Amino acid sequence: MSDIMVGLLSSAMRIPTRGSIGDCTFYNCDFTGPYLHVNRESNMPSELSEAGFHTSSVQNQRNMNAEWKKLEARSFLWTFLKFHNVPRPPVRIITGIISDIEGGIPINGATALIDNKTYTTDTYQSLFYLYSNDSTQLHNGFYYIENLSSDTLELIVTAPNYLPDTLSVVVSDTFFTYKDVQLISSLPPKVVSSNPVQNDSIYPGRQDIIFNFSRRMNKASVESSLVFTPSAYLNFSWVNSDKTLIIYSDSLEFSTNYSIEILPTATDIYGNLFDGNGDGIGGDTLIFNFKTRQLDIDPPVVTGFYPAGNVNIELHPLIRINFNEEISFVNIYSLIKLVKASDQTQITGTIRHYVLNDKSVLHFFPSIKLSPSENYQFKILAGIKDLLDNQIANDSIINLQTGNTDLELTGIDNFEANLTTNWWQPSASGSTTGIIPGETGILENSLISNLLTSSAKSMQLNYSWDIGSSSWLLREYLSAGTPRDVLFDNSYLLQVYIFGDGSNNQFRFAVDDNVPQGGAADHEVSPWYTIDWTGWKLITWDMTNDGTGTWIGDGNLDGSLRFDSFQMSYNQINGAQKGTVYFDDLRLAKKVLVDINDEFVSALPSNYSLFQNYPNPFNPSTIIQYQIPEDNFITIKVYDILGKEVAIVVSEQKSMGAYRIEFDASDFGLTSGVYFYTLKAGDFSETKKLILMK
Ligand SMILES: [Ca+2]
Ligand SMILES: [Ca+2]
Ligand SMILES: [Ca+2]
Ligand SMILES: [Ca+2]
Repeated sequence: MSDIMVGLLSSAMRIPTRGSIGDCTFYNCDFTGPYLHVNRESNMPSELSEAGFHTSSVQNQRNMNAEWKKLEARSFLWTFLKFHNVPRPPVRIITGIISDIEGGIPINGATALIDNKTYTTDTYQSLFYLYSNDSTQLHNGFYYIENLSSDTLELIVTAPNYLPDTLSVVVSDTFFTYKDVQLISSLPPKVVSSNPVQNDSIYPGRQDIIFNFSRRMNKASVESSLVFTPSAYLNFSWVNSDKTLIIYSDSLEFSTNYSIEILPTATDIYGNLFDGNGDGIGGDTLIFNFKTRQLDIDPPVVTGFYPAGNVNIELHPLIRINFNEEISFVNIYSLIKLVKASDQTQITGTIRHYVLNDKSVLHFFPSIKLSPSENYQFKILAGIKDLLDNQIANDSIINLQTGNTDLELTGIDNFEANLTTNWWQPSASGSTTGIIPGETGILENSLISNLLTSSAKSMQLNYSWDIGSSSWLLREYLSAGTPRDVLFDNSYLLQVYIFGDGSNNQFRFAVDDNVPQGGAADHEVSPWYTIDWTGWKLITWDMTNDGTGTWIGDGNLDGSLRFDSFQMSYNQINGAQKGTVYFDDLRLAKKVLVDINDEFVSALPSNYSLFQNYPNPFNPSTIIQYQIPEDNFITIKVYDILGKEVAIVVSEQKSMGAYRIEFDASDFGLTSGVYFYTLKAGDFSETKKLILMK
C-alpha cells in the first residue's frame, strides 16, 4: 500500500521528489531512501513527509489551507480504494496556484470563478493572521473547487490590482485538474526613486542620472518618450532586470537647470502606461528637474591636520592631512614631505590615500622614529591638484617639535590574527542595546591599517543605530585569546589607533578591574571620546590622570586590570545614524624620559665605563651612554673600519657622573657601515662597535 500511497501523494501535492530531502539531509542518509530514519529502520515510506511538513516554506504556507489538506486526504482515500480494487468515483476537481507573473509570488485574495462556483485565495485577514504578525509575510495563492458539472469549462481569475485572465479548462474525471494561473499586475509603472533626487544637483560629466522604476520597463518605449531639456546627447543603459535606467551624458553644461520629462507613452513590458505623478493611475507625465553644479575652479583646501598642536609631538607620529575634496594621487610622494628643520633632511615614510565622502584623507607614516626635542617641518607643497587639475598655488609649512619622552609599548592586540574568534560580534553582548543588528558587525580589514607598525590588518566595525531606541551602547567585547592574558595596572596609558568616520558618535575603552574577581561591578570605563575625525588617530586613555566614565563599576581602577571592550554610543545631538570605524594596535604605553646631554640622577659611578649604544643598528641617530668616577677631560670619537677618525662626539672637561649623548651620523655625512666609538679619559680607553644602516 505504501507504493500506491507515496505515488498518489507526491502527484497530488505535486512534489517532485519522493520522501523528504530535508529529512534525508537531517538524517545524513545516502539518498537511497527511505529518507526518514525511522522508515529506514522499519521499511516504512515517509508518506506524511510528502506534504512537506518538515521542509518547505512554500508547502507549509499551503498546509495552512484546509482544502490543501483535502488534496492529501483524497489521495489517502484513493490509496485505500485502489488497494481494495474499488473504482475511484469521478473526481471533477480543479485546483492550482495563482501568482504574480513578474515576481512569481502567490497572490492573496485572488478569485477563481468556474461553473458558477468561486474560490478566493487566503489572505492575512482570512487565515494568515493566525500564523504571523506581518500582514505581508504569508501567501499561498491556492484555490480548490470541486463538484464541477461538465468536461469543458471557462475559468475566470481576478485579483485586485491585476488584469483578469480567462482560460479554457478540460476537467478530468480521474484525477485532480491542475490549472496554475499567472496574473499581470494592472498597477501602472512609476518611478520609485532617483539619483539625483528631484531638484538636486550633479557635477556634469562625473555623475549619472538614475531612475528606478516599480516594474520591468519596455526599454525602447521609455527611451523614446524621454524629453531632455535643454537637449543633450544621452547614453542609456538598463540594469536590475530592466527596472533601472542609467542616463549618462558628457555634454551637459555647468550651472544649468535641466528637466527630464517621461511621457505617458512609456510602458512596462506588459503595456501598462507610465504613471508620472505616482497616483496609481497611468497615462501621465513625470517632470523631473535637476541642476548641474558650477565648474570647479578651486584648488583643494586642507581642512584638517593631525597631530593637533605643534609641540610635544610623539617620536613616532602618524601625520594626517584632510582635504575638502578628492585630490589626485599623482606625484603625491614629491608633494608632501617631512624634513628636519635644521638641515632639511627628508624623513622617509609611506603615504596612504583614502577617499571618504568624496574627500581625500592623506596619511604619512614615517619609517623611523624622530629625534627627541627636535624641530621638524611638514610641507604641503604647491602642485597638489584636485581631479580637475586645479592646483594648490603656495607651499604651506607646518612646524612640529618633538617632545622629550618616548613610549615604552606593551601590545594587547594588533588585530593580525584570530580577530573574529577572540572578539564577539557586538550583538552577542547582553550590554549592547540600540543597534540594528543586521547592519552592525566586526570583520577583518586588510586595506586600512596602521603602517607605523608592520600592520597588515585592522578590525573594521560597521554600526547602525536604531534611532527609535531610548539608549545606545555598542560593546565590542574581547572574549578570548592571548590578548586577554595581558594584565596591567592603572599606571599605564591605554592606547588604540582608530580610523574615525567623522560621525560625532562616541567611543570609550572598558577594562575589568580586580582581576580575577570577575563580578559585574568589576568593570570600569574611560571617559567618552567624540569621533569627530576622519582617518587614523591615536587615542590615549591616561588611566592615572584622565579619570573614568560611568558604567557598572565604582569609578576606581582597582587592582589588576584587563582589557574588556571598545564601546560606542550614539550622539543624539549631531551623530550619524550609521558609520564604520577601524581599530588597530591596541596596546599599553608608558612614557619614558629621553634626556639628551643630561646628567643621570643615579648613584655616583665608581668606575669608567662606555656602554653599548642604542638603538643599534641605527639611522641616523643613536644614544651613547658613559660614566666617569672623577672629574676629567674626556673625548668620545668615532672611527671608520680603517681606523680613520670620522666624528668627534664629545671633547671637553666633565664632572664625575653618568651621561648619555645623542650621536647623529647625518651631522657628519656618514654612509652605511660599521664604525667604532672610543671613550678616552686620562689613561682609560674603551671602544665599542656601532652600525649605521641607512
Ligand atoms: Ca497618474
Ligand atoms: Ca576643486
Ligand atoms: Ca594590525
Ligand atoms: Ca573599580
